[in-house]
Amino acid sequence: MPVSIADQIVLITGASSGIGAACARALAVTGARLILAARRAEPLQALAKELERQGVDVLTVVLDVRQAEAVGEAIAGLPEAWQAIDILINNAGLSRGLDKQYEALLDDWETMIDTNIKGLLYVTRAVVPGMVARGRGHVVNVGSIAGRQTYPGGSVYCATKAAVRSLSEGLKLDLLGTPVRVTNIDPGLVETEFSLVRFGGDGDRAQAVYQGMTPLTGDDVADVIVFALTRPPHVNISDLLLLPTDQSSVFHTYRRAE
Ligand code: NDP
Ligand code: 8X3
Repeated sequence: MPVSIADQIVLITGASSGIGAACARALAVTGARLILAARRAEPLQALAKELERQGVDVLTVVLDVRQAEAVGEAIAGLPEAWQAIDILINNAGLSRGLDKQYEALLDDWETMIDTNIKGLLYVTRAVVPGMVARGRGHVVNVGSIAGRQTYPGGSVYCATKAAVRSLSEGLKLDLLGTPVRVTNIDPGLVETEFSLVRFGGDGDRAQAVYQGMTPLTGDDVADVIVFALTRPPHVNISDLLLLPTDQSSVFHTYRRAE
């Protein structure tokens, strides 16, 4: 049976689009209070307005997770009523390019490593001590199938997601003896702004990633995250691989002729 998370405070990083925005919408229905964080203020504000119209308590925080100091200050500087974060969804992340390891741009590597690994760590480091002190909490790390299998041109992105998997495992080990739970979720192909970002805004190239197959939606991923969050306190869903029916591995995708 699901357990209520009404009134719990949830911090979602990367809430301005895709899986993060879908988590916000799915959690709105549970009665949770939402802190939405990302770099782009406009989509955050638009989402906040949409959710507030439904009666949801929302706070937006414009934040670049790559900035360690800013992350610490943003968490420490939350209004008092928002300080006691119960649930952290470490979702902010991205891929840049699909280039061979010996040809790729250093800047793309820096961006992926700084966001997907170091950014996730900075937010975790800022939020989890409070959870431990309060004796309650749940961290959800959004990894990827790319953290389990490496594909050509994706080695650095894949390595960052393998790191997320290790960090989830390590956090669960370090939190043993506390009531704080850790869930690592590794989705396969999800149609969001992800591929548009990866290919520098090339819409045709981005669309081709999902051509002829039915990918997951952000809502599909959010649905599973809410399931994990609403299990009883003694149940920790630690590790999840979530694939579209049309995908069996990073190398096996079933596509219909169009
Ligand atoms: P989107 O591009 O739609 O969303 C990515 C989110 O991350 C945006 O809200 C973006 O907001 C935010 N973000 C990126 N960089 C930063 C930063 N430096 N600081 C704060 N926020 C940041 O893609 P998805 O929703 O698909 O991606 C969400 C997560 O899911 C990522 O970690 C991705 O790796 C993972 N994933 C995606 C899959 C897919 O197929 N789409 C599959 C498996 C995992 P803003 O630009 O406003 O900062
Ligand atoms: C995003 C899914 O397979 O494009 O993490 O890397 S994939």
